[in-house]
Amino acid sequence: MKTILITGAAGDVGTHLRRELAGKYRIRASDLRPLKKLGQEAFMRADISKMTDALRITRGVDAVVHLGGYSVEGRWEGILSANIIGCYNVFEAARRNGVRRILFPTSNHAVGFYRREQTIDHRVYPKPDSRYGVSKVFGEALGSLYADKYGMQVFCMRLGNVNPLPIDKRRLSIWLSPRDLAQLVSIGIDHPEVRFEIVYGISANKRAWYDNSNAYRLGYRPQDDSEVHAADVLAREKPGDPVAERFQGGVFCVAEEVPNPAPLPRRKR
Ligand code: 15L
Repeated sequence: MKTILITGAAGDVGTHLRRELAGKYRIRASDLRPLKKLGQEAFMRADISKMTDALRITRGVDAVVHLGGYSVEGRWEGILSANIIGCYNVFEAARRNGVRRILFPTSNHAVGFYRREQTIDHRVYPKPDSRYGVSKVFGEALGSLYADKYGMQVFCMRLGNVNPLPIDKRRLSIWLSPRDLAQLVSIGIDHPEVRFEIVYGISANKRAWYDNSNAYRLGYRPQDDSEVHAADVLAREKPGDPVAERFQGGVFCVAEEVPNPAPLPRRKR
């Protein structure tokens, strides 16, 4: 069984992933915050903005799923330390420790300034919608460097919104159910031909803005589609900022700070 490190394991996405992947991999979970343990994971507290911590947590694992960092738009200082310095430290520490594979959950906000009527694939140039989006483009660029220069295997997932249910109209296009997330992450960990890949982390949403053929090429077969929840979601929808509504990144295109979307009750399977 492979041993994987999940950074940022105490967050929403990390918690879904630990639950979904339990028993499939030996999980080492790491975070700055204490962890609500779900099962057998080993926990290592770490501040990835410190290279010594990054070196300590990446030792002896087969793959890193680097979820750690700032996950929304916010002040530059926080993004710089967690998503630029911290991201560099994790890649560099993995390299020094001989870890060959890194999964980098980048974000739809790396390309958030594409308009909603456009369908984009993994080859478009980045159009970040926020300082946070810029930090995700930095992580993708770092992944490309570490793949080309050091032969590492880097799997970048431009995640939409991971949630048990889609929460609004924009998220109907970018929703990723926890079980589809787990399937995509497993491809990133196990597929023999990963070198440097960009894929979109979304379910099989009818309203998707992405041509996710690169993920499908690697075997991704998402099981969920937000469309079954569309009527409920649209009945609750209120008109928003016109600029935010024009672009894929939504409110990230206009706001200086964005709160984390509120977690929803239990998922339906
Ligand atoms: C992201 O990149 C964030 O990490 C997440 O919290 C959500 O805000 C998501 O994007 C989104 O666009 O809904």
